[in-house]
Amino acid sequence: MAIARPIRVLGLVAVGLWIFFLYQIFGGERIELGPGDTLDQIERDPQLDPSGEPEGVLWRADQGYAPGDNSQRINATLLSLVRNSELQGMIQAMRDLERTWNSKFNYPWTFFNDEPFTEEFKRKTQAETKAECRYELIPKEHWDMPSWIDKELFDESAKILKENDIQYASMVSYHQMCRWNSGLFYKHPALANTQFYWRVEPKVHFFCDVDYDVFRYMADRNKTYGFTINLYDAPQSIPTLWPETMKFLAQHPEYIHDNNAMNWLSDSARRPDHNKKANGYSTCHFWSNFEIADMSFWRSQAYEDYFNHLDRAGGFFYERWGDAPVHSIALGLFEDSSKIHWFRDIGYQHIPYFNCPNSPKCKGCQAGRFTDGESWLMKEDCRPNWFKYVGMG
Ligand SMILES: Nc1nc2c(ncn2[C@@H]2O[C@H](COP(=O)(O)OP(=O)(O)OP(=O)(O)O)[C@@H](O)[C@H]2O)c(=O)[nH]1
Ligand SMILES: *[C@@H]1O[C@H](CO)[C@@H](O)[C@H](O)[C@H]1NC(C)=O
Ligand SMILES: *[C@@H]1O[C@H](CO)[C@@H](O)[C@H](O)[C@H]1NC(C)=O
Ligand SMILES: [Mg+2]
Repeated sequence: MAIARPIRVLGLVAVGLWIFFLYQIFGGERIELGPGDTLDQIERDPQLDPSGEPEGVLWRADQGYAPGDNSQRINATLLSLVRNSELQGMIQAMRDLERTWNSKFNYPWTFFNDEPFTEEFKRKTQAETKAECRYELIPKEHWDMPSWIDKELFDESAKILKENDIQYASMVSYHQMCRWNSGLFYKHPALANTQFYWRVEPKVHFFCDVDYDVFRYMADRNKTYGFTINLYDAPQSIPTLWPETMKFLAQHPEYIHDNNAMNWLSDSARRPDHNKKANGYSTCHFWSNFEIADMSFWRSQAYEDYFNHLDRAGGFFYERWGDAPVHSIALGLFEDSSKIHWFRDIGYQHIPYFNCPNSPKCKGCQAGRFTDGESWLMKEDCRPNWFKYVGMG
């Protein structure tokens, strides 16, 4: 026995080295995808590391965040568009976010629906938080298909989109949802006194304990928009979005910010097929089921004019323009790109993608993993392009 042990240890070391060697060789091509890809590539997250963020103390106040005490919280809400039928998924998402973050800060939740919320929905969601919950009905004029949309043309277009495998293409409500999230939610009277929001969808997951007030972080650092994941879109859902955007820019060159992210938006190097089918847009976008943002940007004249231009063009219905590419293009053109922040420290999942930092503060996701799904999903991550053109700020 005494002799066998060191040999066994040596054997294990040899096997370990061999696995490491194979990993270096065959794992190699994944590395270029960026910081979200492999276990070994992702560095320990400095924002979750208490010693790594000296300024953290400024926004880690533990006084003034009790429910009912508004002395520390800034002007912000958690925001969910959700159906009554999604109650279970909403409860699950709330549980995750309350556990990892909001139970420390007690920001209010504001729920929106195109139908009245049921008493059961109200009771069961309020039971998940000490913070205030608000339940709001979307006015018909914000939800209904606009008068200038031709129903027959919509039906025809939906057929074509469906042939191109565009998910939810013939569901009118999906188009309405995308349009509302693009240009209408921040006009709801219930948000008139709110500046920042964190969008939360039912069924999403949050994995990491975050101990600072992320809204205060946004405000103090003058950030406009925060994201976790960047993805390529299906070009067939937005063939004329970029051409319409170019028309708008020709009419309003004054809206383009000096420090814009045009090179990120128009990149054609990594997915030339996407750029071609989307007529000049890379299709890379902030995945907007997660967003932490300052509504002042959506309320600006530039965005108002841009949204109205797109809305009139009809692509929310005749194509399937999503709020993700619409928001992303607007931010990339009209905002200072240094005001856009990657929340690398917020562990997040909306099926099928993750943002999972390397930190002992994260539980339930595998550090650095981008997806559990089939391997082709890996190349949908376009954060590397954002980091290449804009940086990690
Ligand atoms: N009230 C209401 N909410 C909706 C409607 N359609 C979508 N939503 C909400 O809008 C958000 C986005 O809709 P999803 O169906 O999740 O769309 P998605 O994320 O593109 O698709 P999935 O991959 O299926 O999640 C979710 O928060 C939904 O609850 C609707 O008709 N009414
Ligand atoms: C909160 O923000 C809204 C919108 O920007 C603004 O109208 C309102 O005055 C702000 N309220 C406070 C208390 O700062
Ligand atoms: C944020 O903007 C304000 C007003 O423009 C400025 O005074 C402040 O220095 C800025 N803060 C940071 C961290 O950039
Ligand atoms: Mg969803």
